[in-house]
Amino acid sequence: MDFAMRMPDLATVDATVTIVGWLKEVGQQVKRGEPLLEVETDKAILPVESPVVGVLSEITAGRGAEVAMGQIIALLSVFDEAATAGTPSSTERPAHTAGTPGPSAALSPHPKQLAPEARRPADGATMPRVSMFERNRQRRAQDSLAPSGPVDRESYQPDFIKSLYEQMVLIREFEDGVKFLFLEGSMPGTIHQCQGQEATAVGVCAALESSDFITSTFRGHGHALAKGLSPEELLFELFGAVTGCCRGKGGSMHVGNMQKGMVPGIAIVGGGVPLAAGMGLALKMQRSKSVVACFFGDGAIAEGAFHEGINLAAIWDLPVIFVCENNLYGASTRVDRVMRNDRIADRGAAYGIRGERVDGNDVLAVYEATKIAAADCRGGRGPVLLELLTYRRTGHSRRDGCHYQPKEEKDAWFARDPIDRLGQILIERELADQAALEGVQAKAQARFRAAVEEARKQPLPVLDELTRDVLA
Ligand SMILES: Cc1ncc(C[n+]2csc(CCOP(=O)(O)OP(=O)(O)O)c2C)c(N)n1
Ligand SMILES: [Mg+2]
Repeated sequence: MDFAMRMPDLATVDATVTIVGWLKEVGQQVKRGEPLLEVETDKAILPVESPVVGVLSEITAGRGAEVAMGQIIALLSVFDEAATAGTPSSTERPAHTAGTPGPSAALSPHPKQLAPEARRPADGATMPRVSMFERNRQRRAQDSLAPSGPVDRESYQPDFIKSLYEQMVLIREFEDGVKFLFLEGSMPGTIHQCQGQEATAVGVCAALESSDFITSTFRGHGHALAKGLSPEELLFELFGAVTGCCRGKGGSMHVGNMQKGMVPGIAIVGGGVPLAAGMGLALKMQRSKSVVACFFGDGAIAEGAFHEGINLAAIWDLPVIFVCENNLYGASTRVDRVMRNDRIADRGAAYGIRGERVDGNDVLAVYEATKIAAADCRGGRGPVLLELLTYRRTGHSRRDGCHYQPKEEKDAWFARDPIDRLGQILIERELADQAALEGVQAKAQARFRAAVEEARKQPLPVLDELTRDVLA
């Protein structure tokens, strides 16, 4: 009987392994549990034992071949059919593993027990060392010959540009309205607002699919609206209502909705970076095509968590777009006081990944850069670091008077406001006139007012809610 031997599922992260060499030649007998070949996985070099007693009749994947789990790698003529009972599929792990030699090990020692010169595979003179990292490097080198290419701005549909404008205006009106709700005492705790940074949230999220994920920070209202949370579920959360997106337990700093692909905001500076790497690893292991966009501020760059998370994502080629919203300040401290090289995109090179600095107040530029980064991640060429240069028009939190932003700097950035700039494009292309733009603003204000009316009627959590959804 012929037995088709398949590659067992030995890798941790990668979908494939590389055959280092065969330890038996075609025509040789093999025992059940005897090492037949060696493979290099994303973690280690492992022996693969024969699941049957028989003769190796054909090798279908030779030394150096990259094979997928479940792929047929050899044919064996089985001697003792009874010995194959219980091994109908080669994906089943044999009883004996390296370190616990089975009965056959005495007859045929594992190569690692031999002197180095004797560790020679049966199918060649030397063992090629094509590691996962080398394989990934080679693939990236080939990919760089065929970059994803820029997005053609002229090809945008007018409705698409208008929808970006509407989303940015909704965020601005939401934030301006929330500011007054805070002043009147309706919001428990403080709030961190994103007026001026609407293009980063909207440009990134517009380039993602609804099945993609984002992680956010304490400054997450704009990210939430851009990722498709409704103004109501967001505002109810800010009011601490049980009908809010986190049942009133998150508040302003922790808004999110997993069904809509937004992990509730992480207020620890840099805390989202390793979390996004972990999510990227899970997506890669699930063979998913989804990506994670991880938002963080310039203040996160010098955190240990940033290095740990981005480095892990880089060595494992994880599908994560690291999105740094560089608004020039971490709280009241200007970036150039805390880093000698304040071109954050340059840090990509230190991790061997692509880093790109983008005008973060140009929503179309942000959209384009993210679209390309997402395509890279989906194609296994991630992660990517995007530095989006932007500016906040307000204090760090409502407790910050924002006196540290010099007037000239502020004036220059206010003149590059992302909403005004896209409005200008709409007018220049005759897709809207001034009255239409004002109409967009009026509509957003009406939506916000209606949400506030509803928010005032929402129930607060009852005591029984205290331990619900608390996992640790
Ligand atoms: C690990 C950690 N250190 C300090 C803080 C306090 N803190 C909150 S926000 C912030 C500044 C963050 O600046 P940046 O990352 O640039 O984000 P931005 O506020 O500009 O959006 C600091 C220091 C924190 N939340 N977490
Ligand atoms: Mg900042």
